Amino acid sequence: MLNVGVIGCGGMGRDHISRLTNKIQGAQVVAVCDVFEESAKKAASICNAKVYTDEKLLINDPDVDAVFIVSPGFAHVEALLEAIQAGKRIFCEKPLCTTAEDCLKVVQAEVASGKHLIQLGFMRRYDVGYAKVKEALLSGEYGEPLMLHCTHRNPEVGTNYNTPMAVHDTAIHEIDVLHWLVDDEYESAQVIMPRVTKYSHSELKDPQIMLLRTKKGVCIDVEVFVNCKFGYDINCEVVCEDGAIKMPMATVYPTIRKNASVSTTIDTDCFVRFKDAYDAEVQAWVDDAAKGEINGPNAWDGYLAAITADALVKAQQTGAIEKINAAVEKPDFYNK
Ligand code: ISE
Repeated sequence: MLNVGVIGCGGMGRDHISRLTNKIQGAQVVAVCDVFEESAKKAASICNAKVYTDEKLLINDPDVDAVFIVSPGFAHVEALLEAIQAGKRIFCEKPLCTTAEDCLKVVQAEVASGKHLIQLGFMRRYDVGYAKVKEALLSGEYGEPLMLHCTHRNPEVGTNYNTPMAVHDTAIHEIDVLHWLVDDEYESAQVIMPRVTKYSHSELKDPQIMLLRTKKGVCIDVEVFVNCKFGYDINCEVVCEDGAIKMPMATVYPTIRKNASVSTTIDTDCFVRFKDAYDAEVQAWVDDAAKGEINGPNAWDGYLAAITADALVKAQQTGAIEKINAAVEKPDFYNK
């Protein structure tokens, strides 16, 4: 049984605590931590765990085998560095850290520790739809990927959601899953701003078309439209030399004919659309612990996501093609 300590007891934290307690096999939550004691106590009642308000005490608690970080992104770096120092296995919700500089510190600390400790919470890699596309690409039957056409649409967002968040909160998922899908790294980024929807406001350019080019020359377009009104609509098509592969939906809804029209269902949020992917990523982390392994998105993927996001945010402002350059070579450690 893997004894897990969870840091961060907000909505997402409680969701992961319920998942670890009620769905995941082979793990239990033994400690929870939040700077707000009331939040920690509320979360502890789900799993009957010890309550901490200081994450360092949770991380160094000998009863805690593995640390699950779900605190706000800006707080990840300190928890990650402390957990690496303690030699604990880590699951960290995305983003790894909010700046590329901090991501690099974490990468360097993990490399120095000599052990793979971190799995990053980019859950789309565990979605059945993306997995089917990956499988088709790996079969070699369709040749090399050349272009990807993707949409990331939300029905609506809160009024505090602004232009850079279209990258940091939303396109960040494509940034990770698409380079994994085509097994490549990004070279440059550009953002095209179409006419703004009447449902937006002065701080948010919506929709946006984000363009990414990989080192092998694959061109990717992602329509990010967060006030599309009609649903949570995620699509991905990979055009290859010998065929085009469209991602299937994880849940298939019936097509209904009524009153001289045909209709089907579109999900309305990510927790429904990617519900199985969230469960699968955490179950994989727990199963891998039993085998002494860590797989899935790693700290280097977190660093790549951060530098790509920085280039896209810059491109939102300049309208130019922005280069994406890692400050260091990929450590060999992450090729293993
Ligand atoms: C949210 O944080 C997510 O992770 C969703 O997948 C994304 O669609 C949404 O735009 C984000 O705000």
